[in-house]
Amino acid sequence: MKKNMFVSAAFGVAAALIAGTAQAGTLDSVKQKGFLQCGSNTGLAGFGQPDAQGNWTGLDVEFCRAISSAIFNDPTKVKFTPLSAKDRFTALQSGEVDVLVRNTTWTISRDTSLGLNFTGVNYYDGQGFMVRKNLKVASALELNGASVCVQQGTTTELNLADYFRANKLQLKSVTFATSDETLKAYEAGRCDAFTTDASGLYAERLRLAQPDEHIVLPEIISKEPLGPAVRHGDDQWFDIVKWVLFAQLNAEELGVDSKNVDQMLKSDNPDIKRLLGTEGKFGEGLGLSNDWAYRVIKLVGNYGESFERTVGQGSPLKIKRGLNALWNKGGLQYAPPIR
Ligand SMILES: N[C@@H](CCC(=O)N[C@@H](CS)C(=O)NCC(=O)O)C(=O)O
Repeated sequence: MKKNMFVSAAFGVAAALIAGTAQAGTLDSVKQKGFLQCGSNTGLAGFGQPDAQGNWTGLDVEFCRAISSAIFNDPTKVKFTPLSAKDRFTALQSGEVDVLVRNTTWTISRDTSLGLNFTGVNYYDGQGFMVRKNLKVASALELNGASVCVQQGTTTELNLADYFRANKLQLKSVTFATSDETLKAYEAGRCDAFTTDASGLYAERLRLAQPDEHIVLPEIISKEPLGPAVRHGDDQWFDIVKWVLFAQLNAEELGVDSKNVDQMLKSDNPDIKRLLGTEGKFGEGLGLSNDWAYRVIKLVGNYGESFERTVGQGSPLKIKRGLNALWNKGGLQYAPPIR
């Protein structure tokens, strides 16, 4: 009996190692290092992009700063690892990064065979197409026989093939490893159309020499729930990353933001008290201090603040909240309660 237990325990460890899941203790290792290693985009306006001085901005970047704030009471304890679409999952699996926050679509194969846990959806997106205005095309259904520039290692590439097949359209897909190559090829006229997540279309269009000469077609051909991901095998870390996002969403719902959060510490509203840690010990359950969410809101902001600043009205992208509005404002963003 004892021997069997040993054998099965040993087998479990071996299986976990093979699956790359023996990775408990991410919080401890992050604390020991003194910073969070965040897997980010190589450069996508609004989501994750470094400027010439190496200062990173974007919705995904701010989310890494929010995790850093919850742990260190400091939004700057983050190092970014720029990752291409193809390399991002190995970087997370191998432990090169602690979390992947890089416009990554939550799918079943990534959640299961790739050994990841998605911690929520920080941006509800869908795939679209951009074409030159002078192509005189008003719908994706008119793209029969078109060449389409698309990036490898993405859901985009797969959806494109499905959409053309389903609609009995001839497709010439032209694939590239990086977003730069994909966009440049489109701009140089190697393809009739460019396809990616709609958010990426807004961002990439601004990089074209003449953005006004291009239009985004009305069809959204897929669901792209984009969210942060962690490795299988570390429930505490999974919980932390999940609840940082939920805290930002709950803060917005409760009207708590970076400007009024100190005032809100005096609030009598029990939901606000639990959020800010003036009542209860919810931070302890995460292995953090009880003011973990206060730190996130004070140092980064609630979800709406982050959205408007990076991709919304305060940004060059000017994306509307749409599906990313809170559930009680006509959108899909909804967080479980802190209690
Ligand atoms: N959401 C899709 C697409 C994500 C994606 O990688 N999009 C491209 C085009 S916007 C990108 O961000 N490329 C940047 C890069 O590879 O450096 C996925 O998870 O597969």
